[in-house]
Amino acid sequence: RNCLATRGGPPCLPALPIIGSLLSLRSDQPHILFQKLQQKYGQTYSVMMGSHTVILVNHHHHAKEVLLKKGKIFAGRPRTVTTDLLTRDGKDIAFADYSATWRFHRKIVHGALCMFGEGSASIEKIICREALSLSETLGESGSVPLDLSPELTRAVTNVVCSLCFNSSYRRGDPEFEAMLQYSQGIVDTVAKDSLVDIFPWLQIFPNADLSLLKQCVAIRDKLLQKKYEEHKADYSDHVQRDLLDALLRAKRSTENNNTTEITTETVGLTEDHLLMTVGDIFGAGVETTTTVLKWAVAYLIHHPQVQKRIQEELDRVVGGDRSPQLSDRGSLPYLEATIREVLRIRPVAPLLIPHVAQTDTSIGEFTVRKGARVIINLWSLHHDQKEWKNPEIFDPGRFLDEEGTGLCIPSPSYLPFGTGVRVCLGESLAKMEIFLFLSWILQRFTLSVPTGQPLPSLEGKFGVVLQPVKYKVNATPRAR
Ligand code: HEM
Ligand code: PLO
Repeated sequence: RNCLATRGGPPCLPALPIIGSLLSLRSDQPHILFQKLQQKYGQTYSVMMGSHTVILVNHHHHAKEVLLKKGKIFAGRPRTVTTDLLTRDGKDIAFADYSATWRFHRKIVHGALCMFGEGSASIEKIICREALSLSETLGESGSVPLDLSPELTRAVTNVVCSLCFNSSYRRGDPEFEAMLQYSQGIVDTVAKDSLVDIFPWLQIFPNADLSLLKQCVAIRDKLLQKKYEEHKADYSDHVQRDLLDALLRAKRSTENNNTTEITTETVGLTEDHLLMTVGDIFGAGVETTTTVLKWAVAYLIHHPQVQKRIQEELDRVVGGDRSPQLSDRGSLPYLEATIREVLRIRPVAPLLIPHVAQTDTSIGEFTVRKGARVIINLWSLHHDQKEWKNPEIFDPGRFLDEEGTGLCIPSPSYLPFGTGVRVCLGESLAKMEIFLFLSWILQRFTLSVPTGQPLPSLEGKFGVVLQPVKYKVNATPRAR
């Protein structure tokens, strides 16, 4: 075969100049193209990308071997120009290579997120405060068609802002508007370069995109720096207001060296590390959850009968005299099933974040060399015909048991948050938010397409997150 692949490695696409020009004729998005290439090369195959081998995994067996069974071996991350720019060479969590510092960061953030589960500043209270404000805004819209995106984003941003910085934004706040803009700029440009070498027609990338990314990162960094200085100014060892305080405390305690469990390896908790890690949580916290909510609303508009059934469930379980709360989650299986189906049919991160083999190893019967990059195509897992009946059809019912009253996960080919060592850190936070925001909205409003407008497109725009394109809705208050 005309290919530099590893002996014993997975089938390899032919050398790039040829395939490159062939592929460039197609307009498929990367996750869909990778899914289709299975027909020719099998479920696991590889592509040479400059000097790197990139292995594409399209089946849950191999996906779980990579993420779970050999999770630690495949826990590395590649370095790319754009993610290095975003994270000051991987000083964050998501794009950081496997290291003691990465492990330490994860532990602090995990602890800080757990801490918010209880107490007066509990996550539930924060989310409900924002859900109320969101409902009020929707109520004011009357019958004017509304782009929900800015309001959903503000609600979600305020939750994560409370967690990270103990602050929040009012409508029209210029700092919030600036954040909306730079964050979209980053989503549009970051992490695309890992695909550029595979898809030559993305070569237009470096010039325009790179300067946009630099600009956006500079604006973000100024904002993060400001929050950091404010926190440093009134920091106290006795109160921990938010994630930034938790990180500051960890930084100080490593400096004072009075913690036994921290080894010399972790000394690298610099100001950069701290800033990049809050930047990660802030960015992940905003872009992922907002995207899921936008997909959920788009699908509910396409499927009014699903929306109606959720509302009937809400009326029966919660009624109209109080608002939904987290403790209702177990009693609202159809809503929960709908959320699961949204996360299946439009996974937020259709290719996860690339993984890297830290040693020579294998996937199934294929040899894998140290340094090989592995892309898990979650899109293929979630749209596998053998695992899901009519995978392109939106059907929350697949996540309900035979009686239709209990929840289930009908296939092992379902990993919306990844799994294993690099599993998403925000899974439980995201689920709480999605549940509360959707239940509050649907208890109070019926969402529909404004007359004369087309139904929202369900195609999605590929990037570091798979976003729906803009659309407008009518939010009609329900009789109470
Ligand atoms: C990583 C999904 C929300 C923080 C990931 C990964 C996925 C994912 C697929 C990559 C796993 C891998 O590379 O193997 C989602 C989905 C969300 C969501 C579907 C919403 C429904 C959040 C939120 C936060 C967050 C709200 C922050 C609080 C992170 C972080 C990582 C990550 C820090 C990197 C973990 C690491 O590399 O060690 N997420 N996420 N995510 N997520 Fe989420
Ligand atoms: C979103 C834009 C922000 O301005 C910066 C940012 C930080 C962390 C990234 C996030 C972006 C996109 C979604 C990511 C998250 C880390 C984990 C999460 C990639 C780029 C997912 C879904 O894997």
